[in-house]
Amino acid sequence: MPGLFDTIVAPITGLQRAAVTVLRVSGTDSWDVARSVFDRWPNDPQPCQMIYGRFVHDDDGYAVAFEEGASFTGERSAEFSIHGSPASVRLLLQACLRAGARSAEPGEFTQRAFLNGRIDLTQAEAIRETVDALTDAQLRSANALRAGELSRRVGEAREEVLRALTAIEAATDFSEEIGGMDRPAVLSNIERASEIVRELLSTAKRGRIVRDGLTIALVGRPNVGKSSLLNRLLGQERAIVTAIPGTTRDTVEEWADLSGVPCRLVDTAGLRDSLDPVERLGVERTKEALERADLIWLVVAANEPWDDDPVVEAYGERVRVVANKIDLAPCDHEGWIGVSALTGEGIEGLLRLVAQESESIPGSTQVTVNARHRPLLEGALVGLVQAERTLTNGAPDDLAAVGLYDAAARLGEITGDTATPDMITRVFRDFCIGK
Ligand SMILES: Nc1nc2c(ncn2[C@@H]2O[C@H](COP(=O)(O)OP(=O)(O)OP(=O)(O)O)[C@@H](O)[C@H]2O)c(=O)[nH]1
Ligand SMILES: [Mg+2]
Repeated sequence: MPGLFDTIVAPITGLQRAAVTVLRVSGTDSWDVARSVFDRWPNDPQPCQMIYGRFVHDDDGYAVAFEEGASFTGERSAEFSIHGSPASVRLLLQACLRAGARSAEPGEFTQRAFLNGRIDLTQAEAIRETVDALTDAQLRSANALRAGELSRRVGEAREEVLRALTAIEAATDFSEEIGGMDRPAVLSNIERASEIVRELLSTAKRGRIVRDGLTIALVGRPNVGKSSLLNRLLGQERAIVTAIPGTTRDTVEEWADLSGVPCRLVDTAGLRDSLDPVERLGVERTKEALERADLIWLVVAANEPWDDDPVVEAYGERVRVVANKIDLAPCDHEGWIGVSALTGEGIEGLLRLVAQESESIPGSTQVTVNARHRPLLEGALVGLVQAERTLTNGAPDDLAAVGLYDAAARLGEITGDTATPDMITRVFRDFCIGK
C-alpha cells in the first residue's frame, strides 16, 4: 500500500445514496484537512464531540475530532457526517483531496489500526466478518473473534512454546552453569500448548459452518423429487421440476436460512448410469458435491421399492435418508425422515434435523477458527508433536527447538506477531473501501 503515513480519506458508510454518510479522514494532517473543509473546526478541538457547521461544498452537518491513540486507526482523525447524496459525498471528498489527503485503499483504515497496535490480525479479520455478517450466528461469531478471545488463547499457547524454547536454549548454551534441562517442565509446556491448539482446532468445523453455511447435498435416483424438495425448502421455483427422469443436469446451489442455520443447498443430477454425455457430466458433478457436503440427504421415493444404495455405504455417517412423496405411500422405515415436497408434510421434521445437526450454532458465542487460522494451527501442532517426540526419544535436546521455533512462528502468524508483510496484505486484500 502506498504511503503508510499519508493522511487518507474515504466514506466509511455504504457508497449508495443515503440520508447520512460519514467520511473519515485519518493521519497526522487530518485536523488541518478538517479545518480547510469545515467552517466551525476549533483551534483546539474537544475529542469525540460533535460540532454542527457548514462544509466548503455548502452542505451542513457534523464534524468530530479523534485524538492520536484514541481513534479507530490509532491516528489523529476526523469524521464528518453529511447528507449522503452522491454529489455531496463526491464534493466533500474532492475538497479533502485538495486539502492534502489521499483516497484510502480498501481495508486501509483497519490495516492502520493493526499497524498501530490497536487490534491484532484476528481482530482485523473479525471486523471484516462483522461487516459481512448475514445471519445472527455469523454476527455472534464475528463479535467473539473481535473481542480477542482467539488471540488470547493463541498467545497462551505461544507463551508455553517460548518458555520451552528458552529452557532448551539455556540448557544448550549454559549447560555447565545451570546443569541439565528440566525435561518434565519443558514437556509440560509443550503439552499445555498442544492442548490449546487441539482445542482451537476442534472449533474449525463449526467455524466453517457458521461462516460458509452447512452444505447439504440432495442426491438420489432420478425423479424421486430432489429438485421439488429444494424448491419447497427455498419457497420458490428455483430448480426445474418435470416428470421426466434426468431433468436436473447440473448442480444447482442456493442459500437458505433453515431454522436459523445458514445452509448451502445443492440439488444434483439424479444418479444413474447414462450414455448421454451431458447427463454423465452432471453425475460427475453430483459426485463432487457428495465429497464436499457436510450432510447428504439421500432422497428416495416412498412409493417405490428400496434397494440398498451405494451412497449410504460410501458416505456412511454423513447420509440421512429422506423419503419423499409420502402423500403417495407411507414411510415406515426406522430412522428415515418422511416428507412430501408436494404438500409440505414432514418438512418441519427436516428443519428440526438441520437444527440438531448444527448443534448449538445459532445460540453460540464461542470463538471459532477460520480457514486462515486452521492450517497454521495444524502446522504448529506438527512442530509440537515433533518436539515432544525428540525429547522423549533421547535425541539431542536442541533438535526439539526446531519444531518449537516452527510452532511459535505459526502461532504468531495467526495474531500477526510474526506475520510477513505478504501475509498481512493477504488478510486485508478482501476488504472494501472505507473499512
Ligand atoms: N406426489 C408427489 N409427487 C412429487 C413429489 N415431489 C416431486 N414429485 C414429482 O416427481 C417428479 C420428479 O420431481 P423432480 O423434483 O424433478 O425430481 P428429481 O429428483 O429432481 O429428478 P431428476 O432431476 O430427474 O433427478 C415431478 O413430476 C414432481 O412433480 C411429492 O412429494 N409427491
Ligand atoms: Mg432434479
